[in-house]
Amino acid sequence: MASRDASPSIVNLPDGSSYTFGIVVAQWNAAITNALLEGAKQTLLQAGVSETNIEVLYVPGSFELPWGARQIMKPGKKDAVICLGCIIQGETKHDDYIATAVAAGIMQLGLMSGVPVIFGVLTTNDEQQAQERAGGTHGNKGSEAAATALQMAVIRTGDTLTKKRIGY
Ligand code: RBF
Repeated sequence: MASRDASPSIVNLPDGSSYTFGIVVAQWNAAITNALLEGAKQTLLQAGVSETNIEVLYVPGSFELPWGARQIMKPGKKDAVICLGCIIQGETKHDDYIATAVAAGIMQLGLMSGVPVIFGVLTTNDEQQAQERAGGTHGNKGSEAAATALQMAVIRTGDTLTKKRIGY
């Protein structure tokens, strides 16, 4: 399949030097989630985010991501929280239950807290599809999640990107 560019630009990143981010990483399928984490960190650093303004919290599995996100946004201020996980389809329907719960939990937390919570969770049919999206032929979805977090941090604090888009 031809490659698509449906995700936010990771070329024109906003200046991230004034922002603080939390990254919550599920340890199930750790080789994949660690690759997502590397992609996310690299993109934040590339945007000028200081290493000391990136806090990382590991949780056991994707199901625990919303709880971890709530925990990491408590102390101090976070401009956005990125959730990274990898849910691979098995013989039973566990993947559906977990993915649905995580997506809903992440959305709910973002709306309730006012802090953008970014869904960087792969939901794939097999490990190969996951590898392709964690630094393979389909890019790195951790990097894309970080680009989204940067955009949301800018939008939330009310400034240039939004104003530019509406023509100020
Ligand atoms: N967590 C993931 O992040 N990815 C998975 O693919 C995954 N598969 C699971 C399969 C089963 C049958 C179970 C019971 C759990 C799985 N989990 C997975 C872990 C889940 O997110 C959570 O950590 C545990 O259910 C404990 O709440």
